[in-house]
Amino acid sequence: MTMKHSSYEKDGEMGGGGMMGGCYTYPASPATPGKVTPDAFFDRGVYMDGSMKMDDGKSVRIWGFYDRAAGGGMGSKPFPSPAIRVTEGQIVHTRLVMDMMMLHTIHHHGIEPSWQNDGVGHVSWDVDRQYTYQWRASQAGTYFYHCHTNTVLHAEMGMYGGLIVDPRPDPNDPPGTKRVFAGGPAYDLETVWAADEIDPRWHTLGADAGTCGADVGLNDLNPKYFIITGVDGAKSALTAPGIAVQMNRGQTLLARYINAGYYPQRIRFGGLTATVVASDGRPLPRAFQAQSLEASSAERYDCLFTPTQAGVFDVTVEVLHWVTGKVLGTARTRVTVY
Ligand SMILES: [Cu+2]
Repeated sequence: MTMKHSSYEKDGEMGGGGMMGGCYTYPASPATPGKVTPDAFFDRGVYMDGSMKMDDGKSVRIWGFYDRAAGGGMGSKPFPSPAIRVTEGQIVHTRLVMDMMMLHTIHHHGIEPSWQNDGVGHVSWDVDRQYTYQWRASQAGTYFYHCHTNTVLHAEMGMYGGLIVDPRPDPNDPPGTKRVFAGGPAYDLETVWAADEIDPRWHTLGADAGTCGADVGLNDLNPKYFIITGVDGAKSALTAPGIAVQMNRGQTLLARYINAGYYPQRIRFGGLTATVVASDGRPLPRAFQAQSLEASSAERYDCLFTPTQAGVFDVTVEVLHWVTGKVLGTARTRVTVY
């Protein structure tokens, strides 16, 4: 079956060729319904010619979002895409602008906006020029955003970034106090561990691969690389600034762990004990302690560490086959406590 959905197409906006195409794609660039003045604004473009260099010297092609307001613009090709960080209660606009003919969306995963603003192409539209997503950051926590056009492929290609909602500052706290959620625990340092697996074959495919009936093997993921927050977990993530952590005894680290891949994962904290306080953007009814955690695709856990001993702690993420549970590969980073 092939299907070309056209009810959202507007006269005069189609054509131009280029990246446009695909059978399960739904081009449109409507106005945002009920648009109001936002409290926070993010401006995202798309690049499709990025690359990530692996520890073995090879590179894979990466697609992603870039911040149109930042220096470097499209040439910056950041991976993961730049984080969206807002405060609980804010109304947020995320504008997606394509300078060339492309089809992508932004889905703010875990946020629950109206269907027009959910960025799921097949239930609303794929943005062909420009759309402003309007949403409210209703609950502090760890989320992420990703493209939801030909989703299986576009998310694998790297079209994702962190989405963090901070609680409103508590007027009773000393200035600068950071909390995971309102009334929740405080932390001193923070890192994001977005663990993902990469099958280089997928990274040779075109934007609409598999949408017109051809079998391009998107049911067959054979990962060769295992990465943490855009850095190869074979070696580089052990020392990568912002991923590997250096801290002092008595400090509290918040690690926002995201399973950004498709297979289940097991994260081991290398001898550190995590106090797990929230998951999927919600406080847990009861925090628990763990030396390791398992997470399925898109799950997030907010883990606090307050080490009392100096030492070097290697954090490993094992990527597990979804049927057999076999370890397909491991990514590593490190917490060094002084
Ligand atoms: Cu996309």
